[in-house]
Amino acid sequence: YSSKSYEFIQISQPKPGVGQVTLNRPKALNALCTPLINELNEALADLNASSDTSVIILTGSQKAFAAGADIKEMAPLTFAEAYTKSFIESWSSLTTQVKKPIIAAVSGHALGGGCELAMMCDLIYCTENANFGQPEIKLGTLPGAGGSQRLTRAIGKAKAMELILTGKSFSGVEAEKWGIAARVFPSYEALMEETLKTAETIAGYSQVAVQACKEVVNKSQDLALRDGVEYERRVFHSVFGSQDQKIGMKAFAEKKKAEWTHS
Ligand code: CO8
Repeated sequence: YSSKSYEFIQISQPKPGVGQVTLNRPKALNALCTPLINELNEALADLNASSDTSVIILTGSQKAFAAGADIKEMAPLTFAEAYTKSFIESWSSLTTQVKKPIIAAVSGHALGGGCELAMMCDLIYCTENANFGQPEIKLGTLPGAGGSQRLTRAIGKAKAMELILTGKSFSGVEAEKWGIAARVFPSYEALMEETLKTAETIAGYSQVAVQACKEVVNKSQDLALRDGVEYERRVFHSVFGSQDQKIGMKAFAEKKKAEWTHS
């Protein structure tokens, strides 16, 4: 996958087991034009299929994670075109069809579709001065890639309603305080370093267990509590069918390091 060349993204492998996708459209602050989204979908599908990758980091530049959907591309779109061509529907395949955990490392602007893209990931790390927001109201429109739903689930109706109706942005410090971001860092360098460390930690576990953890936590966003707990139990039971569960528990009892087979 790494030999493919893309126009708007870059693929790298900063550590064994860790695949990184870097949004790279600096002239437009990584605005998410359709060709960029298509490249991102393709790259994520490849990384998902690659046995060299256990965990994916999605990042932008120090200045911008992504400044939103491409406003210039959207401006002339008609209802009929958007509706019949299912505009932005392919966005939802971005992260929902990837079984491997995706960590968003956010520095600078994460606005509109950029904020939504970060929230589609499994985990957000950011810098203190990251600039999150759903400013669509200022353009005469509304969040269209899950922002009104994911932001509201993440921080509650009161704050989400205020942010979406005013279009005001919020900082990385606030994102962490409100629970959108798991951790916040004082500098871009610290962000990238700690994101990589977390990715390596996750890549060091049984990938069967890692993917099961991702699946059940994400289910909590869709299911009622009783259904979610039942779903979790089913997946928990099924993992007794993996070799790695036997390996992990035997290694504990023998006070040894587990050598995972990922099967
Ligand atoms: N789309 C297209 N071009 C953009 C975008 C964007 N979202 N954001 C920035 N750019 C371009 C600018 O037009 C400019 O280009 P040029 O040099 O040719 O004039 C270049 O990037 C640099 O931008 P600025 O000069 O504006 O840089 P500043 O540092 O002065 O400002 C800001 C940075 C504050 C981020 C500013 O660029 C801005 O406000 N950008 C727009 C942010 C925004 O409103 N985002 C929401 C877009 S709407 C959306 O995402 C709807 C989501 C719906 C679902 C997804 C559908 C695909």
